[in-house]
Amino acid sequence: MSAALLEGLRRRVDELFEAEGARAGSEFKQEPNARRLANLVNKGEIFERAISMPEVLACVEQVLGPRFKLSSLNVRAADPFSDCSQPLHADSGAVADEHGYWVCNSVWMLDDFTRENGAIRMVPGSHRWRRLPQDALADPVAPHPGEVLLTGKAGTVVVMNAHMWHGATANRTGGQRRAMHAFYTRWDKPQQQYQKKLLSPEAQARLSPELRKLLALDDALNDELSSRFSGASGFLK
Ligand SMILES: O=C(O)CCC(=O)C(=O)O
Repeated sequence: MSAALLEGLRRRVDELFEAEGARAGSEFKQEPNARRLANLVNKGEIFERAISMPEVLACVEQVLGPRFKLSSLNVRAADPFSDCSQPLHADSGAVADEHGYWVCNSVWMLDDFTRENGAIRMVPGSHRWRRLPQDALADPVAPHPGEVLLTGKAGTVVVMNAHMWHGATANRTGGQRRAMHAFYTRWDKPQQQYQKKLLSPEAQARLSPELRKLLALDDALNDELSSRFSGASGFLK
């Protein structure tokens, strides 16, 4: 992302953490040892720009095919000096089906991801196994022989097939580690966070036709699916 976008996202994210305090993330789920923000499309135009960035959408299309929608837009900040490690999981507990892959996430590094500060571990190739770590492994929290750590500089955006087993690691530094997750799903699956229900009338009124499409705001199938089945996390209760 550009330096200006990185700066703008950091500023807005910090403002929101400050404003929301203990409520932060409660539209979706809260997590021990990590602060979260949810429903971000509702919370500033800068987020509308981020979810519709053509370079990122082109990568998402490689995973999901041409018809997909935003599933959720969240931030996760790993607390300093905390064991905020997560079990290996696939996002939304998703297993590829007969039509192929249906979840794709993008990780927007708002701080450097280092070996010490809670970078995400990933098991390359595991998106092809069509099994969930909680079913396949005796202990999904334990290190996996195939895992690699995703490190990178602040400003990096990584697009990942979110069926791939992955999870955050502990933050052993005194600084927070912030990341934004723009999560997409195939057209025929529910959104993790039902955007039409969560976005305020004011936010919905200012959206362009392209953004309305990306958010599935005028999509009867999405209404049917997301009003009944939204809310799935890979591991958070
Ligand atoms: O560390 C992160 O920001 C991502 C962790 C993750 O995989 C998740 O919250 O589902």
